[in-house]
Amino acid sequence: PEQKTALKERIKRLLKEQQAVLVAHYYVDADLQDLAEETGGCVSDSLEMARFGRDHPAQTLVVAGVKFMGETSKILSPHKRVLMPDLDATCSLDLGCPADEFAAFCDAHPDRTVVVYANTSAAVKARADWMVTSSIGLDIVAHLHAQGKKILWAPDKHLGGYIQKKTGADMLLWQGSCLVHDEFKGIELELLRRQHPRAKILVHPESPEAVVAQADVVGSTTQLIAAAQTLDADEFIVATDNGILHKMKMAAPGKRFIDAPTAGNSATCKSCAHCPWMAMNGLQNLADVLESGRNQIHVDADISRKAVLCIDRMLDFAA
Ligand code: CIZ
Ligand code: SF4
Repeated sequence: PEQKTALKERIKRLLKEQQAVLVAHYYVDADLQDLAEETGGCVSDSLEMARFGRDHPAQTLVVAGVKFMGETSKILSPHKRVLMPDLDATCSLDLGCPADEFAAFCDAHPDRTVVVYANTSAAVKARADWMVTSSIGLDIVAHLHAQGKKILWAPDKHLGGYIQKKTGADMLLWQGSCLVHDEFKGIELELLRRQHPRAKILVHPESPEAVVAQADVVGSTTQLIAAAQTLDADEFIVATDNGILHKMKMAAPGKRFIDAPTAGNSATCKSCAHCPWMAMNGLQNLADVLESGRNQIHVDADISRKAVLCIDRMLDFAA
């Protein structure tokens, strides 16, 4: 703990010296989330992180999250320096959707409007007509469906399937998944609900259909935190990365939060309810990148110019 306090002080000093701001995702370690808040940065979902970074006067953004979040921040702030604690922190959705294979998929279906989830590389976004996040994906697909458009969706099959079911849109789905959410199991959740009959069930739509079907609220990270705060219940079962519980407990003090069950347990399942790539962000590597200036995110200028179009389209739709 002594060492932890010293590291935190060092990070605070470095943030000031470097005129940098810390932007953290809800899924990273609670220490990093607290530091971001204490130092005037932000803790949020991937979209809000990028928007906050863009609108903040600091010329250096330190992004505690995974690679696609660093890239989106860089695309929205091309003239700022964007650093990340560990450049190997990635995402199974991003990894499972390589840009060349995705381009071939799009080429094979030229009649479809290409909609991609935020959890993709800059190169994949450069090929898309729209980027969406889990908070607005449903509205955007419903809007495109109303215009008679057919959709090519990538990469998350569970989120895509959920949106397809809700909107009735014609969607061709890439078959990717999040290794964390994919582990939540419908049968285990049914058993756990019997033990906690009054608990409300909060589910992120990257989860399998059998889990989503049992939800009281299906939504993005920000929407689930709001639900924890506003729903009239004192117990919740939460199907998303358990890094979010830190924020939920602060937003709704006195309420009880339980991880949704997975088939494995923490001894057998390395990604159960917590993303191994989010976990690569720590106090030590955060301090180190601030000190050294290493781990800068670069996005090819041509890719960035194309990718920003699908992001701006979503931001304009949301406005
Ligand atoms: O699962 C993720 O990585 C999420 C929810 C990202 C985001 O958009 O904040
Ligand atoms: Fe990707 Fe899943 Fe990790 Fe989010 S939790 S970064 S979707 S692997």
